[in-house]
Amino acid sequence: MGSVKFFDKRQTNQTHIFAVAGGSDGAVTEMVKQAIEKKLGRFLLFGGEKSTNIKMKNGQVTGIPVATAYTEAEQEWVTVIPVENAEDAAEQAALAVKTGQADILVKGFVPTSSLLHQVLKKEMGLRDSRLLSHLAVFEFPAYHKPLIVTDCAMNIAPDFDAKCAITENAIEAARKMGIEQPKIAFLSAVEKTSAKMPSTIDAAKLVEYFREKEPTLLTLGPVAMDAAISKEAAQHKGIESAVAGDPDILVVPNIETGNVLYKTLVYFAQAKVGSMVVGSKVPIVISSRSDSADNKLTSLMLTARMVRK
Ligand code: COD
Ligand code: COD
Repeated sequence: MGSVKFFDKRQTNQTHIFAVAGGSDGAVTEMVKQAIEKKLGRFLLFGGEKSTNIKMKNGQVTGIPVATAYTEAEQEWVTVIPVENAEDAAEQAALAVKTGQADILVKGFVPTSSLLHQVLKKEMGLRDSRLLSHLAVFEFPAYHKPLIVTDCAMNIAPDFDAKCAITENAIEAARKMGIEQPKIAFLSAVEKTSAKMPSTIDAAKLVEYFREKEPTLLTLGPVAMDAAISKEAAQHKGIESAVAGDPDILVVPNIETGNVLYKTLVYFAQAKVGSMVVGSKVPIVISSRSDSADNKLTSLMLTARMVRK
């Protein structure tokens, strides 16, 4: 079956400065240590248990880096900035990116919504008119290539227009990953459109929209999960499509579907996952608080790779 290679293979040669909102967590510390070992770059940790009196002054980080969780060699790459609480951590980390002191924003041990609120603040300048969306890339033995699933964690109940934007963000991300013509499946629970299941109507409209917009893109929808990911299941259902059994992107109808699929792949399929928010001016690494250090690191590496300096 498939190979769990995509995440391991393509390392970036560039180094970055990561602003981490919420640094005082074991898995975050482990992620940072591994990232330093992989020479991904420098880390500004907003909130860390063993922080000293380091402050943001006039938008600049001042003070000396210190954190007993890190070895002396690691401390060269880490600066800990004390914060009041999770909101403060999120705001200061976003400010560090806004002022150019860091080039990638990372959710550490703070609630996703705290960080997203900061990113969405107009005055933070991290977004333009585009819709921001969450994107997760999975790799697991039962599937033969990386699988992008969106939106698992940001847009709660996207309407048709939002789903268009979410799909466009995913296509752009897929291309940055080297997938020029991603095959896209718009998920629902059935293949027939029905007014009783509004996601089927949206999916059919999305197929139509992208067929007109980019005729070379291969799309399928509405489609249930089985026919989307298994050619045999699709054939049983009488569906002939080059997307069936081979999608690069799954667009889910709502956050509940996406969240359940995300957690199911991680817990039942032992998937490696990297996730981020796209559509913003700088990429934002968003992993679930319960993600392992390994998957947090995967998210960092994936995002770093998609940033062309
Ligand atoms: N992209 C761009 N702008 C947006 C987006 C978006 N996805 N969402 C909202 N905005 C803009 C609005 O246009 C408005 O200008 C401003 O941001 C505030 O909009 P609200 O009031 O609708 O947004 P919030 O702050 O109430 O909610 C935005 C969140 C992203 C925080 C919210 O959608 C949310 O909580 N999503 C789920 C996050 C979550 O809990 N994930 C973890 C579990 S999966
Ligand atoms: N339990 C008891 N009575 C019910 C139920 C129920 N779950 N659903 C409908 N009824 C009764 C109503 O009270 C009414 O008397 C009669 O049945 C018809 O009601 P409608 O018109 O609302 O029901 P239908 O026939 O239009 O729809 C019922 C379905 C179960 C067919 C409908 O809900 C549906 O299509 N569900 C999705 C099924 C599906 O596609 N599954 C496969 C993919 S997962």
